[in-house]
Amino acid sequence: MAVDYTTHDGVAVITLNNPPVNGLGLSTRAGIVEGIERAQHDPAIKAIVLTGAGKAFSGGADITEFNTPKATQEPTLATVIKIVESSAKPVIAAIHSVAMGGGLELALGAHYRIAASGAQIALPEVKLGILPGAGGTQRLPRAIGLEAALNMIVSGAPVMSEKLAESGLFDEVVQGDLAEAALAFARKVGAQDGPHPKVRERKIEHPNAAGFIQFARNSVAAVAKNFPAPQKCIDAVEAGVQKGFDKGLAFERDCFVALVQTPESHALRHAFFGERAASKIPDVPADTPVRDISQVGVIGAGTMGGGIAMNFINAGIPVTLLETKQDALDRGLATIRKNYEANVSKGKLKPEALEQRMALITPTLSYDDLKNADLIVEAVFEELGVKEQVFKRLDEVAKRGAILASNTSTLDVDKIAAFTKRPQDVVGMHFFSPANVMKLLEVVRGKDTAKDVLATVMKLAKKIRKTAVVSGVCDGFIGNRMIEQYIRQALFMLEEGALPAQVDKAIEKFGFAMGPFRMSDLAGNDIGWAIRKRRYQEQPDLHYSKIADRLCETGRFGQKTGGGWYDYKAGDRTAHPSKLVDEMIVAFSKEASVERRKISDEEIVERLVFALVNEGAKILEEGIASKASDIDMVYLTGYGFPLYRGGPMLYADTVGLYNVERAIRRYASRANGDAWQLAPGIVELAAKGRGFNG
Ligand code: T1G
Repeated sequence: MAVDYTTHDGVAVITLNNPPVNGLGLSTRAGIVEGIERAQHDPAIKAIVLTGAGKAFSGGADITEFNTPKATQEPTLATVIKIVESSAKPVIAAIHSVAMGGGLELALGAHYRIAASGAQIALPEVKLGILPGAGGTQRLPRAIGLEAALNMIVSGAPVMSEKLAESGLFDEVVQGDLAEAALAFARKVGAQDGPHPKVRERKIEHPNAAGFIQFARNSVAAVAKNFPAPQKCIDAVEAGVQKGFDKGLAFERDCFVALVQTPESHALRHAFFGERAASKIPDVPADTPVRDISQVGVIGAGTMGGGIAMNFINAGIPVTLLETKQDALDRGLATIRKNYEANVSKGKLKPEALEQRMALITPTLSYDDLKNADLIVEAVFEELGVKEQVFKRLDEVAKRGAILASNTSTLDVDKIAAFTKRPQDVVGMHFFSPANVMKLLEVVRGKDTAKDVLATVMKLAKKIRKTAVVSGVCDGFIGNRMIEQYIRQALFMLEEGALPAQVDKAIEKFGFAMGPFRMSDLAGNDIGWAIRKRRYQEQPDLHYSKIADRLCETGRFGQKTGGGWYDYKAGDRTAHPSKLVDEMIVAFSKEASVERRKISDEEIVERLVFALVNEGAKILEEGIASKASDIDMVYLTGYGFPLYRGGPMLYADTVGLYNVERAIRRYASRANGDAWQLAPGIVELAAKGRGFNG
């Protein structure tokens, strides 16, 4: 049973014991009820303490049970809370470290609550696309007031227990031994006559509840454009204010049942587990010993190198920053300082922290200063010859066991590893620009990369707050390999009849942060041009529309040259459709004897997104990515794919692979159809009626 029952001089202690976070799955719920019943029938027991073993009081309902029969099998959490609340003997919730979601709702059903300071208190359901479904929208406003409760419920953000000490939520917040304090409190109230206080009987006091609720609605509207849950949170709290506890509870239940079925909630839960699953590498045991990383070397103080260095400094890890020339080193340091100054001015960083962080950087022009580094990341010019020089030099100076990482975004990590006598210590760490901001880190596993190197880098990624996804070695790894097919389709559609603004608008309406042409103008059209030139050499049979080359030949590289696919006004990043470029595109089609046609937004979205899905399926088949959710995490954290759709592979599952396959076959039979080599994995899964994610 996932619950222990012990007695201590007249106090029953019910301990949730369901690692890792005391999720309130069916067996835990049944165990709590059994403990409460047992205590009712034991005359020696005067009071009951409810507490959690391990790392949490409770992290809430067991999300893995959602949309399965167990989730609604009695005793449901609502039933458990009702039983706790109607116990004749006082129930004291003793909270340490985490009380979230259903865990907090359970504690709200108790008569008293004692928390250790430093505990994270939250109703984070909204972050999973749902709302507190076991009375949280009704009890929390009664416990801490309408405004504080609405803020916690709609944001889902955790609040430290000591900040809630005066809120009415806790009877005590203790610094010392929680168990002792809880037992003492239990004995005290156990000696008192009932009835004991119930949160549900408190009133929600507010001078202008309707006004505040309207204010909450207005503030949420902007951030929750594509997510239904935040407004539903407000609806449920409002129902309790207007119609009383029981009607509010019933309304909350209806909202929960509706939200838990939505694609948005499915996507958010997929991302929650996908983020955690990404750090699990199938053939690298979870208990693989990791190397200690207490000093890092970064080679290259340019945009990438500087940003990479900041990640480690932000985590308190000292960095030796190496450049070849003093002025480049000075420029790099100045940029890092400017970035921190910007954070200080935005209130994101305390002024004194700026100097502390800058002090963690040791600038140098000498490789010898890297000799004590535990990890060295190079972010030098993207050319194999340059990488060869760097890694041969590193092989000479780096200490035994140092991890040698390349930030390459396109080159072969195995070839780079072969420049050293220690290929087992070489790995790719592909940061995304701006490296100090973007969450995604592609960890590229070479054929010789040691398992403990991978385990070390995955653990370090968590410490520097990155979402790390392991990729095998191939051109473009996961993200860029897929985005190449997406861009190919975008270019073909220009040739066939679309214009940049139409393509961007269509995919941005689908939910992408930025369409392919605005993105290319931002990153620099010359980057894609260089990749295509290399591609024409390496794979001459790969059919590309030459329309982008035509643009680049005119020097229109995007924002950095004042014009690309769009026109830009000086100092303004707003993309203005360019009459000149649109005319060039029309002329190009004519030259290519292509009769332009109207392309629907639906076709634009299908061809762009299914191009990602099709390449993603091949990446899975080749084992470059080990699971579909890894590919989704790459696109959610690195490429602006809309979170409420869960990533390209989950989106394909939502559409149905049967429909994806039919659409791809349709495009393969039309102009530029040779670009569509349908992935066998899609056909196989579609035939079985399955999806990528099970
Ligand atoms: N259900 C199932 N598994 C969970 C879980 C949960 N609620 N929370 C965490 N896990 C797993 C997680 O997948 C990972 O698994 C392991 O526990 C450690 O998690 C009715 C319906 C609690 C702050 O949204 O925020 O209650 O990878 O790596 O960094 O109204 O987990 O080891 O196999 O994150 O120490 C609401 C979600 C649920 C809280 C701990 N609760 N969890 O952080 O560990 S809905 C939440 C967290 C609900 C009620 C509704 C964090 C944490 P694995 P971890 P951590």
